[in-house]
Amino acid sequence: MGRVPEGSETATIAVMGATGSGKSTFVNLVSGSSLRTSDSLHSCTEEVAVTEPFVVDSRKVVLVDTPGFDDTNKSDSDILKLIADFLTSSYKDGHTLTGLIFIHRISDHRMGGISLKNFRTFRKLCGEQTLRNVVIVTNMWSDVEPHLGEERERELATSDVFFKPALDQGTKLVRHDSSAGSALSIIRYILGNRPVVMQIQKELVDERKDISQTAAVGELERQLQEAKEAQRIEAERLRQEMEEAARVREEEERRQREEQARRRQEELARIEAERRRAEEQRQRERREWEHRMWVEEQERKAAAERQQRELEARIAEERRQREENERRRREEQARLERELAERMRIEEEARRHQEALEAQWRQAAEAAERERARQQREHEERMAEDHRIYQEALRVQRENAERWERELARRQQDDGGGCFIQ
Ligand SMILES: Nc1nc2c(ncn2[C@@H]2O[C@H](COP(=O)(O)OP(=O)(O)O)[C@@H](O)[C@H]2O)c(=O)[nH]1
Ligand SMILES: [Mg+2]
Repeated sequence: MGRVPEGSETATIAVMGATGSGKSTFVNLVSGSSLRTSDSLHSCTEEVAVTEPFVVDSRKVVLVDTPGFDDTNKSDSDILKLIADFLTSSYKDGHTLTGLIFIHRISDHRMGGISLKNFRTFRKLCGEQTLRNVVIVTNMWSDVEPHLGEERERELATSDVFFKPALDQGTKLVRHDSSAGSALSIIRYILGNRPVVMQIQKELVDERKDISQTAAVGELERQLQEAKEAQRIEAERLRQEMEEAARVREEEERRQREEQARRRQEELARIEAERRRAEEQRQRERREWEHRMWVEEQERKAAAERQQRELEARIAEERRQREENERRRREEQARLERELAERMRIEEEARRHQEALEAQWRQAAEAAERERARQQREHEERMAEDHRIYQEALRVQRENAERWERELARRQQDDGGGCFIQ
């Protein structure tokens, strides 16, 4: 590398490959640029990036960093359009590519889908005529056992599926050991080529095709179909797997159902045996109970009969007593009736006697009344007589008293006042 010479033709080299294969790192390493690189498989180069021109062996060189056809943010057709737009406009500006670098990680376990897809699209972009200007660069050798790397490299170079067809047509397969020296030697090798027109440039500019008619788009569509087919096959495989799994599951469920049915059957048999035992026990208890009931019934009957007999005896006794009482009562009644008749007779007699007595008494009373009235009269007459006599006596007495008083007074007069008692 060195100072950019005036007027010399610039060699443009495009770097392509899968995302994370190390394109930007390679470009930076050779050109001294500082394009963003990624630490993961998430892509950083989402646009086509062109380095500042730099000099290798007195040649002006620019490297074109491109996004891979597996960008996490852009579809494959968008990526293709980006690259095609760049190539078309630079071709129209009179620039052709001196070389194309396809980077492949030797550390990949095998050339899987993504790397292969990128390479196939890359090939359709380039066309058969430019394969002499193509260099396939294997990197990341430090990440793999040397013998394993060599084995993979051999497989890549000899398999028709991978790089062999391209190598057969002049493409070069080189190792890159991550050093600036190895990167530079790759650039130097490419600078020995004559610039070529890529197939897509011919198609789009010379043949004025629409991008949809280009071989690269055809390749992408084919890949899409392949992916769809693979997806369909995968879906079919999954469906078959699921069917198989469902069949196995059904078989397992059927087996489990049968097992459950068998267990249920056993359980039912056990329950039935249990039920039969319980039934026998119940029958036994029932017979015992019935026997007990029969014995109790017999005892109850005997007791009832005994009570009945006692009751009948008591009733007979009571009837006898009642009859005896009745007889006595009738006798008593007869006696009372006789007594009553006697008493009535006596009372009648007494009444008659009473009446007679009363009549006698009335007569006597009347007689007594008459007597009393007579005696009253006599008494009154006697009283009147007595009164008269009394009055007479009183009068006599009074006259006597008056006479005595007069006598006394006379005597006193006669005696000169001395006391005289008669
Ligand atoms: N070991 C090793 N790692 C590398 C090499 N080149 C790039 N890388 C790493 O690979 C990762 C992807 O690199 P990058 O240049 O961004 O890949 P791009 O997507 O192709 O541009 C980054 O972590 C780099 O540090 C290499 O030659 N050897
Ligand atoms: Mg990049």
